[in-house]
Amino acid sequence: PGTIYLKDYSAPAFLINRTELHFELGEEHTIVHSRLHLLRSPEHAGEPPLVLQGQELELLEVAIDRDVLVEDAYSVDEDTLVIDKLPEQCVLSVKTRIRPQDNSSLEGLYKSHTMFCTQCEAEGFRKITYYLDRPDVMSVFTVTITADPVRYPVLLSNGNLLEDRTLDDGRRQVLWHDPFPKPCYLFALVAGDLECVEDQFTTASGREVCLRLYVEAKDLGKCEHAMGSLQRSMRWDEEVYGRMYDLDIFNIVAVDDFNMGAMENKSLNIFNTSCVLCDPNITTDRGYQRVEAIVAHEYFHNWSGNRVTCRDWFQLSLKEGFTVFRDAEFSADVGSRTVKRVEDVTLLRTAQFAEDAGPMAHPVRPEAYIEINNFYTLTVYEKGAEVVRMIHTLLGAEDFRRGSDLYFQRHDGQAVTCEDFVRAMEDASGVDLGQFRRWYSQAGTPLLRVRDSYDEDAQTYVLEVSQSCPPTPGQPGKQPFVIPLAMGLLGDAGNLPLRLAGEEPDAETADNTHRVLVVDQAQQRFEFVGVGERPVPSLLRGFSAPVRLDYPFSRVALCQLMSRDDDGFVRWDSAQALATQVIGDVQAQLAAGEAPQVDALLLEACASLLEDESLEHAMVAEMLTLPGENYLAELCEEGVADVDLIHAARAAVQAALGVGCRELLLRRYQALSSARPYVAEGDEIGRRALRNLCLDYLACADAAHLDMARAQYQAADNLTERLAALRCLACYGGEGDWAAPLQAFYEDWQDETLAINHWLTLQATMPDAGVLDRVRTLMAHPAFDLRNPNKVRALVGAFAGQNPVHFHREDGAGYALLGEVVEKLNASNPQIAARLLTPLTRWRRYRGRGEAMCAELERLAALPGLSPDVYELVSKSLS
Ligand code: HT7
Ligand code: ZN
Repeated sequence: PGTIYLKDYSAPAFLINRTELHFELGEEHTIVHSRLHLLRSPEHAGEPPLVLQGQELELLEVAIDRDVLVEDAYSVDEDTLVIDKLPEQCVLSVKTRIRPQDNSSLEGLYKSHTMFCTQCEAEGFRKITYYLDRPDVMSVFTVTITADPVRYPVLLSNGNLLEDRTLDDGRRQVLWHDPFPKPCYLFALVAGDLECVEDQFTTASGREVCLRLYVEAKDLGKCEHAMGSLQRSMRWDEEVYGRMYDLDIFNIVAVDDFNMGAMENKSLNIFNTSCVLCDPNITTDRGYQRVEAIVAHEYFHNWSGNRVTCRDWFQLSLKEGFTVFRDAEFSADVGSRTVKRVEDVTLLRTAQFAEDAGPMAHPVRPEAYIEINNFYTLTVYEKGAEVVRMIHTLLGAEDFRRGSDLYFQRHDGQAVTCEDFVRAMEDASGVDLGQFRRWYSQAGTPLLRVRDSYDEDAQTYVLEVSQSCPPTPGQPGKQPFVIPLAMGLLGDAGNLPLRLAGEEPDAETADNTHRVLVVDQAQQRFEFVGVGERPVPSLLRGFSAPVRLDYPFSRVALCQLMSRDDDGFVRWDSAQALATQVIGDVQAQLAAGEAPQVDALLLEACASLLEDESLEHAMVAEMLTLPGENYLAELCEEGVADVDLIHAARAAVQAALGVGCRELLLRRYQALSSARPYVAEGDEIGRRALRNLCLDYLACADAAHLDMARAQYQAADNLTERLAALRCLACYGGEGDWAAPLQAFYEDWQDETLAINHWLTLQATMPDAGVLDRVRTLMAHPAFDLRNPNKVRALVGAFAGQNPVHFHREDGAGYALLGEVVEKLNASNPQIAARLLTPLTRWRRYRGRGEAMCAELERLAALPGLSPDVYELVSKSLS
């Protein structure tokens, strides 16, 4: 497979002003008639041929302005239809046959159970008909669908329904028209036997929008949360960004078989059922929050993605980074800002930093790819959102809003670039983002090294800051980034006023204890004056930049920040840093064959957190959660991470805290019990999180507490408490403790696929030695289906990604299992195959495992018929 380069971008030779599509949906096959109103682009001199993309299509007929073409007037191969000598303007009609029933890739038009649905981003439209399948070709779509009215009573596409009639042969025909020009990746079609929940939203301008959520009849009771989330996001986008909805209909359809979370097709969002349906018995508290965030994310795309779209797929972060930033701010506004930030930073530091340090590292705006599906990454999404957040920090909220207004107004209806976004921000604010642009072009996670000194006589405090960034594939050296370093200084009695040398004292404002230093050189010095005592620096507040911070915090300083800093993120981060240091001690002790000794400072810090009733429950739970095994591995140098040692040390620290804080944990657990029926709202979510955490510590410390887990399981009226109890039994008990409850859970919830997926994940992430065999057995269980990405992720993805000790078994059996599944999926669903493979690409990180991991990669590399998706990951990992 070939590589596509950003530097080779050229504007399309043809425009498609209008696209008329007609679908005849059938049980054996579907016929697609397209009529493309083509216009040669004025920028293209000469008479370039028209090259349309198409894959897995059976071409039946081609006509220009109603003249059917003879076969030698065009050429077709596996990927294209090429037509020479087209007039400057014409209507090209193409008739193709496709087989959605056999389409297991879940791209293009496919069947999920009995329902037809589409997924066109990034390049799925070419599996529907021949087209200029690129985001900078924007067209007005008119779609007719004919289908059996009994099997498919619901027939949907983008925009407005203009006609609905019964044909002479009894089939039903509908006509949809979307007035907004759009690239084909935003096209959608759904046909099925679905029911809907309906509500409405009145925009600030008075437009009455009909909101419909289509699901299978059995799921009608699971739509309320998503509908509420949609209404909240619509209001939020009006209030915070001044963005209004622009059509009279907004539809969401829930689909079981779906490669990712959801898709923002214009006015017809399609959602993975796992990202839209909610019920206390099938959805965890986290799940409720995730649904709200994803509904918001897809809705926000209506402006950041649809009205203003991407010129080419290298610009993907233009819509994804910006929209993730928008959804994160929405979640922060409707929930707890600090907790949301902590969750996002945990993901970024665990998984995105790993991506940045691995063989697939790429800039937020990549410069080359083999398969674009491999670039829907944490770097493009999460780091991309951090880049937008830094612009927000540098400009301030008001100028950022001016910038976004200018961006939407300037580029409405266009397909643009990351550069256009940055320029709008600059033009609206007057801030020069010249050097800042390096965040878009340079890959890798910068390291920010901070050292300090205090001069008591001069009352000055100096921060010496230096930055560097490790080499990444194709980028051996890096130029300095612009790093906003939000900070404060903690003194004995609280935050100290901040004044840099050279600043007038009267420049101080009432809120002068927090500021953002702009670090834009390899080395920089910041001297604060009038500092009356040696402070503890509070650095990278709110995680103001996606960097690794290196400052030699003492444990006492970490405890001070943890308990007293103004910034919630820094308090949490200090708790993490302290726990990381203590787990590091225990690793060293275990490696030396010594008994683990857990630093009393950590015990005291945890005890005070448990005693502090003034803190938000969710925040206490986050602060008491020890850093995860994958994060701890990520902190190690290449070739050093020892999964067994990390696991043992973390478990020993957790057990010691459970023993040391036993009374407090028991007291808090009891106090947090509630007789109220389940509600998935902020305080209650926090209460359950903290209560479950207490149970986990107690059960880890002493199996006698498993009785509490059993009692919680019996009493629970929701999945969150049930799963937490089951997890304790599964992790800290023996087979006698978990076998029967796991079986009982299956029997109770076997008809609820989404609940059963949690059951699969739990069993794939257990610590017992039998887990790999269990995963194999479960792959043959009726609850598993290799064609369903949710199930693959829940079982095999969870095993490889969340069970490091057993995935990295010394005998290589974990790698072999993953390799087998990847091999099977390579043929049926390459997109999922490549995603699943990711843990193997990290082979350089692990001590003593690199060879076996590479051997599995090499076995895959040698397979005949490797998809571009898997080929790209395997070949880049091995090079
Ligand atoms: N824009 C979408 C990205 C996407 C996708 C979604 C579902 C299935 C396959 C997909 N390929 C790409 C989702 C989003 O970021 O909103
Ligand atoms: Zn998105």
